[in-house]
Amino acid sequence: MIPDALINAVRDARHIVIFTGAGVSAESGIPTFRDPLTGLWERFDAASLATPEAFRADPALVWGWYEWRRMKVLQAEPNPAHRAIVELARHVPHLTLVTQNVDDLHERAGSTDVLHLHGSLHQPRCFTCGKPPEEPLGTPDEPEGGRRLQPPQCERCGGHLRPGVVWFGESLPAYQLDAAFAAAKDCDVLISIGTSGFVYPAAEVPNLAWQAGAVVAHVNPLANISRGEREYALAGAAGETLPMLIERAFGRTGS
Ligand code: BJW
Ligand code: ZN
Repeated sequence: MIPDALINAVRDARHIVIFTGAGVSAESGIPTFRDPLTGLWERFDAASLATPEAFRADPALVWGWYEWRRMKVLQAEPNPAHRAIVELARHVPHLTLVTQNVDDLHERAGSTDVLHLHGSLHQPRCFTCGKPPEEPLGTPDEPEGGRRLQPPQCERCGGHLRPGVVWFGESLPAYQLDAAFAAAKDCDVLISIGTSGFVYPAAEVPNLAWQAGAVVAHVNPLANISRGEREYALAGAAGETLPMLIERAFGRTGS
């Protein structure tokens, strides 16, 4: 059930911000960040692997985990939620897509100019000197994953390559964060999709939009929060709810 007031706000919007988290990729088979780890990784906790301290203590453990995740993403395909966002951008004068995700499924669905607040699995750099490798990473050659893997060495300084993601305690990329905050303050509608909203400063993005007067909707099977005025909880899977929202706002589009 999507409220008419939200449908009308989407239809009339000048600028929509889409803010995504791991849940938008769940229907592509990518585990969310706070799903319990499975298989060979079940002894570990994602939040304690996603830190510079964990990498310093055991680079092969952390690199192996990220290579396993990169492999899962390379094997995955964008789902109807990623495609619905591309479709929505065709209907509104201005759409800004802000993601916390480190996969590239938005881009592979056809979204452009995506603001990645937490970096990318696909852009490693040296842990010591920060330089990216001369050759892109190949396809991970560990089909089962779940294993320790020694990170490649930097050609410049011999340090370890690290994944190009933002770990706890690290700064977010300034350009992306500034652009996301500016878009949030400027938009008429913000749709937050598949995020637990636990991690700051990214979690400020929907708050800023709401404080600036935008309509805010949360798409999440667990959605229940709502400040009442101008805020909606759409409890459902993104791949079902977003195409429905677009159809209600703009009619059947054939995507
Ligand atoms: C579906 C679905 C379907 C399922 N459809 N939905 C202020 C207060 C308190 C703490 C801090 C603060 N400011 C900074 C901090 C510290 C820290 C922080 O926020 N900690 C919190 C845990 C409290 N932040 C930082 O350290 C940040 N840096 C920083 O602020 O620097 C300055 C500073 C440092 C230290 C102190 C103070 C200032 C950096 C944060 C970097 C986060 N990086 C990660 C890892 C990236 C690499 C990787 O992937 O391994 O980013 S953490 C992880 O969480 C990842 C995600 O992008 C992020 C958000 O997770 P997300 O996307 O919400 O996923 P889930 O799994 O939590 O939720 C999925 C949701 O989907 C669920 O709700 C499901 O229900 C739903 N779902 N299926 C729709 N089909
Ligand atoms: Zn280096």
